[in-house]
Amino acid sequence: MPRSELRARDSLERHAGLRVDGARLLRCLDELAAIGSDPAGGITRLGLSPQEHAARTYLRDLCAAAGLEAETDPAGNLLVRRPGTPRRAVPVLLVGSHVDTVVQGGRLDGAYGVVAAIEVLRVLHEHDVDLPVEMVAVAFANEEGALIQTPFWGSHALCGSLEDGLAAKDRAGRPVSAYLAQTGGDPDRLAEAAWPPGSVAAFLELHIEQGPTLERLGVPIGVVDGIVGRTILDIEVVGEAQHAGTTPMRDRRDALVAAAEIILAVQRVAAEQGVCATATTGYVEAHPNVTNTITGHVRLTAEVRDTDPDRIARGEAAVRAECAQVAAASGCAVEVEIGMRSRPVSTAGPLRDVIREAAETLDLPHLTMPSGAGHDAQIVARVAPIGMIFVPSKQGVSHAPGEDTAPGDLVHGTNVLLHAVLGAQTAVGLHGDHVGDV
Ligand code: HGY
Ligand code: MN
Ligand code: MN
Repeated sequence: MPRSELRARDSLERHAGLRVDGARLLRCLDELAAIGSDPAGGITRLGLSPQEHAARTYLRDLCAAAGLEAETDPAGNLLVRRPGTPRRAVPVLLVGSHVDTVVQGGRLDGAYGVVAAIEVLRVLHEHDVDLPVEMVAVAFANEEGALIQTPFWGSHALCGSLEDGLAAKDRAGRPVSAYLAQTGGDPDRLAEAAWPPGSVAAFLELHIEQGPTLERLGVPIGVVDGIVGRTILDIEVVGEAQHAGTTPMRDRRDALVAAAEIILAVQRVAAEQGVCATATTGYVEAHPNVTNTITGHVRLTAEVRDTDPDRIARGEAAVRAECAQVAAASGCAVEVEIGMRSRPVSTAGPLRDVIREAAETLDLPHLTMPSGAGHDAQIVARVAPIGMIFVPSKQGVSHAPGEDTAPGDLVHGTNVLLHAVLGAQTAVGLHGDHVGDV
């Protein structure tokens, strides 16, 4: 057995009794939740906004005080290492998630996985645990794409799959470079955020389930086997703004009525026709949006999801066909562009086994299940094997102020992550060769 494998097994046995500091984890989650809290409810800490930057700054200071080395890369990703982790070295075990939220989102989506990763790194540092495959914690920037319309921005940047990154902008057309410069990133060095191929030995992400299954079955740990893919369609409906009182009904090209037809058709594609798992219209912007003017212009998004790429493609085709029919019937012009495509992915079998063994080490029941939400892990899956751990969400609520998880479940999940990091040491291949700067 290779020496590194012996070191890994020895480390796993010696640290079977290791546990995270649950009170410290929960305290950090509470402090982080205060950053970006929205007076209207929930948390609005949009990707690449000053609020996300404040969250990263809080975490960076927390890590520095704990004796860890934290830095922000040119894409805005926060990377945290134990002192002495070689930068030009063998591949690392990347562990983390994101700290940005949707508008009025919850306190745990993404943030939990980042705070837990930092807690795990602190425990490894405090106990001077020897890891043949060193761990690096990461908070990926702008996973949601709620402000800058490029979901998975940070994970794409780190994996080198960000296409035309500087073309990204907010809905008002303000370019990402303006936001990056203000939030610790560097638009002029964006390409340097990409790690050399082979730099990531494996990626682990701990996340709330954001659905009802684990709570309903009374199981504390989910072992994710697959993550849905998603296609976002940006739809533009152009009619004719006219006076609401003097324009005869038969002479109208009402863009809002046409958009309403599209919204209902999108819902039918999944709910009635079963073409794909889900189809949702989440964003609608009507112009001029006043009571006594017929709407001339509407921008809206439709997103379709499934674990099967063919069903996602069929969902996209069905939405396009519905848009064409509404255009013909309403006399409005309907343009459809693709805002984003993410592929469905499977997690790595050896890492699923590592997570199951970690749960069993801690006497925690576990359930293998898919993820209906998208995650940075599905982007990192392009360059490395991935593993995902879920904890229950209360009433399955997420992307809303009521998002919550029992404190005990949060601590359990973090202990499973700690032991998955230890167990992964024997699951991931040690490449040993130099991979350049990371
Ligand atoms: O939309 C999603 O599935 C994730 O929360 N970004
Ligand atoms: Mn989310
Ligand atoms: Mn998330």
